[in-house]
Amino acid sequence: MRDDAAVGMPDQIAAALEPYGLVQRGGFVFDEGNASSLSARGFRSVVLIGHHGSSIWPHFTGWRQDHPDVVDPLDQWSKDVLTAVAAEFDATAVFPSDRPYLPFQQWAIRAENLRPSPLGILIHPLYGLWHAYRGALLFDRVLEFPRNGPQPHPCDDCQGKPCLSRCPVHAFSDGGYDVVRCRGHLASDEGQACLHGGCLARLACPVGREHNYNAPQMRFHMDAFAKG
Ligand code: B12
Ligand code: SF4
Ligand code: SF4
Repeated sequence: MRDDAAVGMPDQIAAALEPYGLVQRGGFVFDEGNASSLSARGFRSVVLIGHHGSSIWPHFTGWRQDHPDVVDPLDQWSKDVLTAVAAEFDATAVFPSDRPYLPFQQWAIRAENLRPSPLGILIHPLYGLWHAYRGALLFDRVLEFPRNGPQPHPCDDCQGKPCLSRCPVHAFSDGGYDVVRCRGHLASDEGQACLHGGCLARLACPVGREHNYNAPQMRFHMDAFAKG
């Protein structure tokens, strides 16, 4: 285990993640007396871990060459990497795919002051819709985090909200996201543009376009999503 000092721990974690293209996405201390099952299990703090754009892609694809038969390779890569990092810091790693689902987006809203886009995905002022979470580290002690100031929410001033009008099958409406309609389109001949090039609604967003996933990563995520 590394230095146990609570102050500076998030920075040490960031340094340990850097070789994998992963980034520390902020964290917080669970509220005192919170009745959630995590507090009941003695966890006091959480640090979120994820990626911006295609930062993980070279590391993940290198690992994948050595693990060609793994069924959910990105999940397994995340587990391999983050379980080892967690051990260095005497923490417990948890993952977005763990059941029952952990509230990763609620955690992210608190950790980085992000807000949801009309598509349901959280939007980041710099990275737009091109970021996600690969796991989180839970600590049985109180860590110190820098105070988060208010963040601009790009959707507030977005002219015309193009993300809401680009889906060819109108999967986004006031009623939410129609995943059946979206997957139906991806399975059709007309849906090949989305399947190969990425979600047209997500791509319509002008924020953080320079962080769009590279073509192989875009295809990987769309394939995984289309398969369900
Ligand atoms: C189940 C699930 C889905 C389901 C249902 C989503 C839903 N209606 O909640 C489906 C299959 C539809 C889905 C789709 C996608 N998802 Co999804 N999904 C999840 C998962 C595994 C669990 C969600 C959940 O129930 N959490 C439990 C509740 C208690 O947590 P919560 O934080 O309180 O829940 C929030 C969400 O439910 C959110 N929400 C509500 N409606 C919608 C609709 C959509 C489309 C999304 C993404 C979120 C969302 O609001 C809640 C409050 O903030 C999460 C990981 C996780 N553990 O949270 C990823 C997660 C939310 N998904 C994510 C992503 C990126 C996607 C996709 C874009 C996949 C892709 N191809 O890359 C697509 C969207 C497709 C599109 N065209 O836009 C990311 C979002 C990252 C971000 N920037 O916010 C997450 C966090 C996974 C990750 N590894 O980072 N997803
Ligand atoms: S297109 Fe506009 S409203 Fe839609 S996610 Fe991007 S900034 Fe937000
Ligand atoms: S992937 Fe295509 S069909 Fe699905 S929501 Fe995005 S634009 Fe619509």
